[in-house]
Amino acid sequence: MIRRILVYHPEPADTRAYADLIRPAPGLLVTAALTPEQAVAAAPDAEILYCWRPPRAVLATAQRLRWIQCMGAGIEALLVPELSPRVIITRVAGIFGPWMAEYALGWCLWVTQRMDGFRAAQRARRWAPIDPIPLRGQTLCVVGLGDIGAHIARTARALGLQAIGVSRSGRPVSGVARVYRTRALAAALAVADFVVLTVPLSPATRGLLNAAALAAMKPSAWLINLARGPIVDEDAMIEALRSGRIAGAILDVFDTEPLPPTHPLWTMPNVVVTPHISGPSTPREIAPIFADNLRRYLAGRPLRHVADRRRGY
Ligand code: OXD
Repeated sequence: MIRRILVYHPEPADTRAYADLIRPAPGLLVTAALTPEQAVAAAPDAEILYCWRPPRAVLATAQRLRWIQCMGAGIEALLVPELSPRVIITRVAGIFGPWMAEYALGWCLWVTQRMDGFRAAQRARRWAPIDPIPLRGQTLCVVGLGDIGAHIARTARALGLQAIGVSRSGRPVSGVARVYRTRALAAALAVADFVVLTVPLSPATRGLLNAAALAAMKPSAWLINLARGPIVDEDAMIEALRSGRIAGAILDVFDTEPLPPTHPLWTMPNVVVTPHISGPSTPREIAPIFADNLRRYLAGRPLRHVADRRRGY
């Protein structure tokens, strides 16, 4: 029996790279869909979908689909009515923590080392000595203590910050000085100098950082969102940034991606916009995860990193 794997990534070069890294095996047929149309055409025969953000029409027409290996950590794009609940979804875990820790702490240092100001002064040939602010001793609050959040907290601690966190259970996490339950979010936000969002998007987390939560933050605090845009109430955040209710935001994710050219966030002086790159999925890092799960799948063994649809990860 031929078993068909459909590979799809919105970037055709990535689709090729992911497909080329699949080890050929007897009875396995790999189709690399380089356009959404090719993906839709190949979907009805696919048993396995190895993908990032596939068109919904692929999910609607993939009647033989048994397993989706998502190329990233967030699976919310797959949680649509078109996808049968019988299809197993697995996600990527265990590789994004180091990337995202570098991103989060790098931007914390950008704030405290006043990097923007010194580069601007250099461009103006202006000698402008202003002391940096020490990062050590500041409090960083990670909202979402999964493997990415815990990694960020431990890296923060290694730099001398006090790492605290927020999780549903409030269970202690190694390297995190204090873990608050989600219902005590405001208390955690109130003591943080940097707030880093790493929760998955789910009905429970949509709008978690609303106007009231933003109002609980220190006026000197920075928000770093590397989870999903809709976790923050965007209008309330823009208002908090404009009014100086919070000091600034480092944003890697947005309600609409790509961020439209006319969007106000592009030009706000206390906002950094990056194009969803804080935890890059690279074919070489993801290929061994897929290969391991494929071996398990073909042997009828349980897959690793099976997503919990209700929780969104
Ligand atoms: C992911 C992402 O979910 O890149 O992996 O955002």
